[in-house]
Order: sequence, then structure tokens, then C-alpha cells
Amino acid sequence: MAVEKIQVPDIGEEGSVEVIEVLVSPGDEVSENDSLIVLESDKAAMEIPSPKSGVIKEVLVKVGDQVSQGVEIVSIDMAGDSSAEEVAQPAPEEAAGEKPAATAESSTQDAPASADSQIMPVTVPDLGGDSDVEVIEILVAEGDEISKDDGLVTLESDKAAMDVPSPAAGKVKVIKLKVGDKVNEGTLILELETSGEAGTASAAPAEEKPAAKAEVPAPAASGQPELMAVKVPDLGGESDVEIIEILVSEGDKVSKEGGLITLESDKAAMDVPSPADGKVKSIKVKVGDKVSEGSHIIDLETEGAAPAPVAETPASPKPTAAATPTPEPAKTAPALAARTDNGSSAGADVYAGPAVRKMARELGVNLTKVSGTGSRGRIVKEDVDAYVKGILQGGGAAQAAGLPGIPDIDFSQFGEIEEVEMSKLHRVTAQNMQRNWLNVPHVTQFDEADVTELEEFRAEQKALAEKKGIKLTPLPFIVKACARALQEHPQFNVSLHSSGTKIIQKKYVHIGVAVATPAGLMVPVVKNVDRKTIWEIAADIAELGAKAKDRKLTKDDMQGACFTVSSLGNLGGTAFTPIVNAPEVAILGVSKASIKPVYINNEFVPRTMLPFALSYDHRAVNGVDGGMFCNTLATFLNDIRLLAL
Ligand code: CAO
Repeated sequence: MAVEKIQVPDIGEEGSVEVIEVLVSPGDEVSENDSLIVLESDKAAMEIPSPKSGVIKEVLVKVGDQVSQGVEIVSIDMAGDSSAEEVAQPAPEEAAGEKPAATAESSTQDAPASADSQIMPVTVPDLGGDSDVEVIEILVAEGDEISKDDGLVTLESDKAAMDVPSPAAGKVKVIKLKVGDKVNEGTLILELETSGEAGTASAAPAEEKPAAKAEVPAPAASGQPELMAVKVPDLGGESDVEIIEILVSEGDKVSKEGGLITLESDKAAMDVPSPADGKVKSIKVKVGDKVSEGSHIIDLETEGAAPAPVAETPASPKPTAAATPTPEPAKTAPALAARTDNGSSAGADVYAGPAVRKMARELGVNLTKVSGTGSRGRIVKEDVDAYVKGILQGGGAAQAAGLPGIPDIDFSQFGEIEEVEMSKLHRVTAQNMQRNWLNVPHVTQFDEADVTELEEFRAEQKALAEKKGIKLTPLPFIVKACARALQEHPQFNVSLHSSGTKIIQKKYVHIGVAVATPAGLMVPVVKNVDRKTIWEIAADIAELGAKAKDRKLTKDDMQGACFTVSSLGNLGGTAFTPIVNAPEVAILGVSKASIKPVYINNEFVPRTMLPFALSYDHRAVNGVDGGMFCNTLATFLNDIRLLAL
């Protein structure tokens, strides 16, 4: 029997670290890489794995002890030198009829042929500088048959999202992690039952990975501002990786670990974190540049305190190579070599960097629902902000109500297609329409006005209108009539307060006029309609319509409407149901006037009838009010002399 004392390996910490948990007791059988104790410093918690299989003889530390590299943790009876007595003492799993862990018994007593199965502990590989990284998804289940390089778990730090690939093909025996666990290099992920060949092949001693070189010269702790050249850290074997986002500007104050730039290869996106607190002095790169390890990206003015180098390999427990006949963990440096398109709570198949994913996860945003406005449709932080804002303003009612989304369909299976990016205006309009449709309990009432005299009067004014350079259409009359109806029915000139306990009564009358432009729908606002003449309103509509089409509307042109008129009168149609432009509570949809036979004084007479539809928010206005508003509107349009009073 060989008893060996297991010591605290290089944990990359200066000074001693507290033992916060002892995970084994004398008599426990442990496999290599089973955790023995948990240490915690002010930077990280880390599990110290056993470099050997065997039976714990004695535990040499207790909770609360301060330990450092070289301190003895446990003494262990080496499984490889087990006595005959131990061989005769089967492990509990064997007694239960299960295959034992990959102990000496299984390789000597059972004398497995190369095809026999072995248990391979799979541990978290080098995390490329990260520690305490969260498990956000377990990609396999116990009993799953998996292939080499299949993703096992997805880890996500604030710098990168990464899958840990399987180092071999096999069957998942036991999963040792759960979602939410924090892991470091060496943490046991699962036990994999492999064929004898696979086990033998992977039992080669793990090649010790030299610590990555510091990319940033550590300035002396002078207390004076120092200029630090921040360089791209180890990219896990990737080079010529594209910069897809610069996350800071010159003059910005940044905190240590705050993202500076986002890189993206064809496999993953990662943020390069700041190695220290400081101020961005100058940015040496731009979006689209290709960088590799060591590329100079930013000059950072620090306070002179020596910061940790950016790419220094993290403090992580690592059994020494010689003492660790462990199956070699995946050598992928996951910071960049990992997939990011794996489904996760943060969003499946989305084009977004780790910082954005983290932000989304923290806010509970499903990134598949967010439209990206970054280059090539990449989702940037502003998109998540806008999405959340939309939800807060009611745009997420569908999600909140648990309505199922509309699935994306591959239409190319039915014929030729082309994907066309929506303009920003189109996207905003779509979002607002959905928000209004879902939030406002709509009622639409239909009516018509006899505009025979209005049209006769308009025809009479044609020459004068031309002289004034104004095109006198029915619209300014309609807008003016709406203003008068709003004054007579002030319950339409309100907005509902979000508290649901009060309304905001408006004493001004500004009316929006919907204008369809090639870029999308805009609703410029004619201000103080109640105080303007028909000519002034006509001139305002013409000016605002032209500005909308030329995309010259100002913010002021678009704000402050109490009510909207949407006219399709130039096109035709008899009726449509406009959507209330919340926070307004009503909208008028106007269709094309036409000559109709109207029964007056016991006979049918030809009259020009203007069909219109009033949609309103039934929370603010009831049906009787709607009917009265329509009557008033029809009365004013019927006899436009009333508008002059
Ligand atoms: N019934 C019959 N004819 C009508 C009418 C109606 N309800 N409304 C307008 N017309 C006529 C006009 O009189 C004009 O004909 P004439 O030149 O013979 O007089 C013609 O239709 C075109 O009018 P217009 O669209 O140029 O002018 P407008 O004042 O009605 O609209 C504006 C102004 C800015 C809204 C317009 O330029 C425009 O963009 N119209 C398109 C309609 C639109 O975008 N509606 C938004 C609907 S999306 O919800």
C-alpha cells in the first residue's frame, strides 16, 4: 500500500487562502479529480481536486485553516498500489453491480480488454484567464451517448460564453454540476464511460500548460498616473480575429474587468476586459481591424498601482503533471474557441457578444426576440435597452401574457425568396403598432359625412388655392372638424396615466396626420389646430408632408399630438380600422368620398359621402361618446360654415 500526502497545488494566490469546505472524510474512496477541499480568497472560490484515485487515509486540514501552496491536505492510499485485501473489498458500486470507477482494481483484477469501459472524469479546461465562471447550461443528460468534441456544458463569464467539449466519445455516467454552479479550471464536470481504448489513450499524463505570458507590463506602484499599453490577450490559438465593437471612447473611465472591445471569430465572440481601473487615453484600433495576441488596442492611464496583467493565467488549482494520470481535458482555450450560438437562456442562435448576452441574462431578455442594429445585424447593448424599454412601455405585453411567438418558416422551400432588412423607422413603427394593438382595447365605429357642400366650396376655392400655392384637399377641413369635435367632446382629448388611476386632460389641440413615406409611416403634428384657419392647416399639412417625405421632420414636428387622422381618401376603399396611436386615445380613419344616392325628403338624391371610422381606447371613452363624436364630426363636415363659428 502506498500512502501519499496530497498538497495544495499552485493556486496563483499570494499568501494564504481559507479552507471553506472539506469535501472528504477518512475512508472515502475518491477518483482522480474528485474535489477534496474548497478554498476561498477574496477573488475566487476554488476546489482542489485529487490528483490520484484512492482511499482517504487522513484529512490534514479543517474548515477555517489558512493554506498556501505545498500545505498537505489529505493522505491517500493510492489505488494503483492497492493490496490484495483491498482488491477483495469491492467498491460499493461494484457490489451494486455497477462498473467501478477507473481504479487499479478495474485494470488489474478485471484485466479489461481494450474494448472494456472505463470511467473518465472530465474537468473544466483552462478558462483563458477567467475564474468562477457560471454554468449556464448543461448540454447532456446522464446516460447520453456522446461523441468527442460534443458540447457538455455552457459556461458564461462577463467576457465570453463557451461550450466545454467532450475530450472523448462515451456515455455520460454522472453529471457533477448544475446550472448556476461557479467553476474554475479543474472543476469536475462529469464522469464519462469510455471504451477501454479511449480510456487508455486519454490516460496519458496531462501536458502541463505554461502560464500565459503577461501581455501588459505591470507598472510600478508609483501612485502617479501611468500609461499602460493594453494588448490582446491569449486568444486560445486564434489569430487575425475581427474587432466587431469598440465598447469605450477616449476619455472614458473604465473599471478593471470592464469590456474594452469585442472580438469575433467564426467560432465565438469575446470581450477583451480592461486589466485595470483607469481612463482610456487613446484607442489604437477600429471596428473591422483584425487582431491577434499581443496587438496593441488601447492606452490606458492608470493611477500607477500595479494592475494584474490582462492575460495572466488565472489562479486555478492544477494538479502537477507528473502526479496526474488524468484523462487529458479538452485543450480548447474556450475564451474564443467556443460556440456562442448554442441555445441558452440568454438566447439561442443569436448574434451577440458575451457582454450583451450577460446583460440579457441579467434582465431576463430572450435575445432571439431582439432585433440587432449592429453591423451585420449584431445585437448591441442599445438594442437590449430598446427592447426592455419597449416592454416597459407595453411592447412586451404579448410575452408577458405568454402569447406564443410566430415561428420563423423557411419560405425558400416554397419558392425563391430574398431577405430584406427593415428600415429603423419600419421597425419602430412595427413595435409601436404591436404595443398599441396589444395594450389598447379598441372599439371602431363607422360613419359617413355628407360633404357635398364642402366639395362644392372646395371646388370654388380652387383658383384661390392655386394663387396661394396651396392644394386644398378635403383633409384640412377634416382636421379642423376633428379639432372642433375634440373641443366638444374633451374626453377624447386625454391620455391615460400609467397608474390607471387618473387621466391627463389636454387643453390644447394638436392633431397628427399620418403620412406614408418610402422609409415608413410618420405622423407629423399640426399644432393648435383650433386656432388655425383652413388655409393655415392646409399649408401646415403640405409642409409637414413634404418634410416627412424628405425625412426632414424635427423632433418637435413629431411631438405632442392629441389625436391622429389617417387618410386613405386619395386611394379609395370604403372603410378600415385604424390603430390608436397611444398615448392618444382616438384616431380617425378617412376613406374616399364618393357620390351616393341618399334618401332625403322622400327621394333619392346624389350626395358626396365621406366614409370615416373612429377607433378609440375603450378604457378612456365609452361607446356613447364615440357615437356622439362621430355625429359631431359629420355635422361639421356636413355644414362647414359651423367651423367658422
Ligand atoms: N376623398 C376623396 N378624395 C380625396 C380624399 C377623400 N377622402 N382625400 C384626398 N383626396 C384627393 C385629394 O383631393 C387629391 O385629389 P385632387 O388633387 O384631385 O384634389 C388627391 O386625393 C390626393 O390628395 P393628397 O394625398 O395629395 O392630399 P391629402 O391632403 O389628402 O393628404 C398627405 C396629405 C400629406 C397626407 C398626403 O401627401 C399623403 O401622404 N397622402 C397619402 C395618404 C397617407 O399616407 N395616408 C396615411 C395612411 S397610413 O395609416
